[in-house]
Amino acid sequence: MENNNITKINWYPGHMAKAKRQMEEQLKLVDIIIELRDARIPQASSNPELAKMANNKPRLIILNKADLADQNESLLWKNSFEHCLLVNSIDDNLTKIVVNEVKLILKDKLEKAKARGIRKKVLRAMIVGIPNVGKSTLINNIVKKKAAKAENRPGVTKALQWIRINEDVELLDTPGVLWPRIEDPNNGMLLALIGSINDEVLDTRELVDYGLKYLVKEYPGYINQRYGVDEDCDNLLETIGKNKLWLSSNNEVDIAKTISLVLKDIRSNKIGRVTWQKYVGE
Ligand SMILES: Nc1nc2c(ncn2[C@@H]2O[C@H](COP(=O)(O)OP(=O)(O)O)[C@@H](O)[C@H]2O)c(=O)[nH]1
Ligand SMILES: [Mg+2]
Repeated sequence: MENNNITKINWYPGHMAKAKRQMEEQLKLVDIIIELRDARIPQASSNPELAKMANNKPRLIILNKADLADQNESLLWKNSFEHCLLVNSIDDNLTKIVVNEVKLILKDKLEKAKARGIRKKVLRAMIVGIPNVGKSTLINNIVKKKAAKAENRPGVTKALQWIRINEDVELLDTPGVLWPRIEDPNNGMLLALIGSINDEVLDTRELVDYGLKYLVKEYPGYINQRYGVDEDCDNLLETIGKNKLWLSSNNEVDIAKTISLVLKDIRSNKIGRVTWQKYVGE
């Protein structure tokens, strides 16, 4: 894989280190971390550094964009995590669902506070995740218009804005951005397939071949249904281009166009609901 461009990106420049330190400071202030991941790649859309930064804080994993993923796989993944919700941040109504889950996870903490005479403990949460998993969409969904901004907290270098979701829970108004894990070429490939990494930085032919091979193996019939081709043929990509008449002026298959249109179909789920990283058990 030495020629794989994905591995050449330096994802850890100085400003990342600074952002990481800042996030660590913010994480200290919360009772629970809401980690957003993409349901189509539940592991590759996480960053293992978070577990270290989280320092044993309770963590709710939200598998977002569940509307785009394979439902059976999503359930397997969901059940593999201690605390997990499967959501569509665009269409679901998530305020109550998330608040209730947070309260359930922090039930002991709430009871202890009550026993110590604190009548109304407000739970603080922060959303974190790699770019494009839907952090802003989820915050807007949870917060909606009725939410009022809570006061700034003293003692924090940069005043943080907490948004009161309801009487029990408040949320940091800006999410923590984790860097994607693309040093591992396979993760890079998966992130690129769902459109989290820009096309310019990778070999799109390699990417589309990977995607097609996976679909033929794991979702037989999808490619045939979309493009009307025999999935077992040699040169699947060329056959798709030929069948769809994606040709260049000399009447040969326009490979660049075919790559780009198939990738577009994959990313916009025209091919179907797909989980690109299957759950393989313990
Ligand atoms: N299909 C689908 N798209 C989503 C969902 N949540 C977010 N998106 C889309 O994903 C893209 C990235 O979302 P955004 O909230 O900006 O991600 P952020 O970078 O993590 O803040 C946007 O185009 C959203 O509309 C979801 O649950 N389902
Ligand atoms: Mg955002």
